[in-house]
Amino acid sequence: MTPSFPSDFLWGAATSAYQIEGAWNVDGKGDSIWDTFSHTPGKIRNGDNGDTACGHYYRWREDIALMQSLGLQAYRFSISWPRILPAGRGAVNAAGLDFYDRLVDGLLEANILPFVTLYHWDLPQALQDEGGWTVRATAEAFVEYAAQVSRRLGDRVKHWMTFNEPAVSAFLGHERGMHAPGWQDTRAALRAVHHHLLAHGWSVPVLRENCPDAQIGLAFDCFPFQPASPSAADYHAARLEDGRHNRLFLDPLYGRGYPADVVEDYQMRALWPEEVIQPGDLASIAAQTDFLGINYYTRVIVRADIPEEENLPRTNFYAPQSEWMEGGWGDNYPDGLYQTLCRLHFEYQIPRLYITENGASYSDGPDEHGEIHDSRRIAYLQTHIQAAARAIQSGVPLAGYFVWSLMDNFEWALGYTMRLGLVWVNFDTLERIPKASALWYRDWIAQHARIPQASA
Ligand code: IFM
Repeated sequence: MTPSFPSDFLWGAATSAYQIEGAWNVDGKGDSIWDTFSHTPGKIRNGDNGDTACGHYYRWREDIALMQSLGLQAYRFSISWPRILPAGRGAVNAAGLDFYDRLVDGLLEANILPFVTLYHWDLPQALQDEGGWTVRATAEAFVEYAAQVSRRLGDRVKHWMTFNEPAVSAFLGHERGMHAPGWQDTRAALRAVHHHLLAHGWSVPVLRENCPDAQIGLAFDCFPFQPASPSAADYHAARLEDGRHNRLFLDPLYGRGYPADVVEDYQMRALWPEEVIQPGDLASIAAQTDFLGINYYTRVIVRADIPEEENLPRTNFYAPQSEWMEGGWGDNYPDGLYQTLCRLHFEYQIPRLYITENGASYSDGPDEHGEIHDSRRIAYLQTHIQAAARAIQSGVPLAGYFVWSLMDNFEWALGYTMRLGLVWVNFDTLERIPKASALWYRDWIAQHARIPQASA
């Protein structure tokens, strides 16, 4: 099949602030929870941290030139909240806003559309010290932050995402302790879920006011949860996992309230945080948005026979080992992207979707000629783009595709051990070398992009 895409379809790549910027303590930036977490011994593989990362704070011009050389039409990046509001609220750090102002201008001069994510997990530490996402005041502070950034950039940025992967931030950060702030408390995680959603809903009208012609949404990591066998037990376990991860967010975002089966399951274990849900909250959360961004990597296969306390969440990757991506992240399963896109559009009637992240970790490095032949990444991207094209044929209003990531970067708790970039980064010298996948993507874009400069 020759894939076909709408004429205004955008091809891009994505990054996030903490993963690439470095410059963690310069120009008035405040500390984030990731600064604290990564400086805590034992939290990050090899003791890595994002202090320097890819040095993008200083090399952003070079990085824009790199994007331009690949023909990217759009670039998704996040803003560091503590660069803008070092204490989380109140005094604004002008140097922080100036940095993103220059970045946006540079992108637009290079004919690359900026897609901005406001929260990609780097909460100001000052807010964490007051309870972080477990308290409502953090959602209020987020609205102040969204207002400051959109007031400054809203004349030029027309695509906004409030949050990146709120489920990861809430559960890996507060239930499993693998991400900042490193808590292991399910009730705190559920309180965080509610406050992330509330912050999203409250900030949508603020973003609209500051940029009336913008498209507003959020980026959500959505995977199919599949039963390992046709047994009723596996089916019910998969349904509950889907509820805890996908429906717990999607249902309230699209006006259905929290899913009854998931609430009941948490209530039975006295974990549901009824105390933080106030009248009117669900209406705020269901604020009308323009698009949903999907971050898709793999599927999750669920077995009921694994005791939950031994394996949380109750999942097991089941596919043949040979098809797994590096790092045990599951199998290369493009059909899951097709299923996810169709499900979201047909079940929730979402008017516009972007694939805001898709990619794979393969650690191929330079050969003796300095070339990086990451053929497994090319195969992964190719098959997922084909799955996206099938979804479009089935009627899904998909408007763009972003590879995760533009360049190798700090992969959270896994430090620099996982490489997902189109561009290889030498983390000692910060040299960048486009991999074969970057050149493949450049050629793909040249063949398939219908508009020289996106104005969508
Ligand atoms: O690197 C992350 C990113 O920050 C969020 N989505 C998944 C990526 C790969 O793990």
